[in-house]
Amino acid sequence: MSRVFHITVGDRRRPPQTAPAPAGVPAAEPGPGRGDERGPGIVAGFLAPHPPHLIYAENPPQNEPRSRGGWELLRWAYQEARRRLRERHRPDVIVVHAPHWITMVGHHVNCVPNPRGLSVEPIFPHLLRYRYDFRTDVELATAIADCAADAGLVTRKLTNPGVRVDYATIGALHLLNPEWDIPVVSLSANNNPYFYSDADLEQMERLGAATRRAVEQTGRRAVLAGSNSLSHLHWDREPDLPEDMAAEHPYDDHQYRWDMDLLTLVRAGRTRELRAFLPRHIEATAAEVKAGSLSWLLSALGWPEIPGDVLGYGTIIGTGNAVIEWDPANPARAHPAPPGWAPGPDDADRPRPMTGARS
Ligand code: 2X7
Ligand code: FE2
Repeated sequence: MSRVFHITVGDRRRPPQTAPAPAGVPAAEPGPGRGDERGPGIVAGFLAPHPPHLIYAENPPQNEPRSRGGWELLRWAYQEARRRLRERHRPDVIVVHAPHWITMVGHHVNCVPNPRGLSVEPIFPHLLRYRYDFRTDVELATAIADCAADAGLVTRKLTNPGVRVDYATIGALHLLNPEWDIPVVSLSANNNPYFYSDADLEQMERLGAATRRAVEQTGRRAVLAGSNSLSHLHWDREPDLPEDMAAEHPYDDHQYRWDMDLLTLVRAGRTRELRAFLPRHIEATAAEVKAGSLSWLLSALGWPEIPGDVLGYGTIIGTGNAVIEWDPANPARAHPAPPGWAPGPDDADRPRPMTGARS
């Protein structure tokens, strides 16, 4: 079993952002490999889905099960996300919000300095039994918990080193940084307020704003990862070979089209509309963004009216998954929707068979 890097956290803090350029002098353009001009703050956000199939398909040394690959288009999207993270964003810390660390009371922040253990996917233990050993940025974790409490959210600092880290946290973090050489802050999903799909995601928005405040207070340069799939009805039968790609396709056309509408808004940079669209998408597709990771992420970025870069989309046991980057300093090119287009498939209200499973 390979060991991961151990680095000291808190010694990479950057000085506050330099003063703006004097009038008439153009400011340095951030761009690939020149991200340092941006200084501290949230430099980028990724929608970073975690299905265990992706790690399983990568065959990393930390994971026990072996595979023949599969789900390549999503894995290649992650390859590009990793390149941008290392070459462009160069964060001090990755902050992740994950839907499978479920806390029924309050938003919890992992403040354990060195979480270590075995993460097992409870439904797919034959795909993910992963040995993790990483560093938490405890100063930032504490600041996020304090800022969230100041914002009126029920908040808890997890300090018990024995608590097993869930596979959605591990999945997003491994796929973004398999070297684990960047410290981490991990946030739980407080599912209670979002039991009903039409609940607004107001608490997640507050948690996002609190995360941003904490990043600014501590002078960190942070990348955020929202560990969510999109549409989420899925098969309840697995092929004999889990990575048999002949069996992989969208759960149904309805889910696929709702996902495409969400991605159309993302690519067009229509973020305000996306915010209003999310509860409809959740209602129509049992979407995992119901757990709030995407709302947290975009709220922390200030719901920027910039396009997200959809690096890839693919299904996993029928669920929709997209790897998306939002980079406020270096936004993706906008892909406007066709004239007259409106989000929400026109058969939205048509009853549909519910033969699969939701989780
Ligand atoms: O957690 C997941 C998921 N979100 C989607 C698909 C398959 C398994 O696990
Ligand atoms: Fe999930």
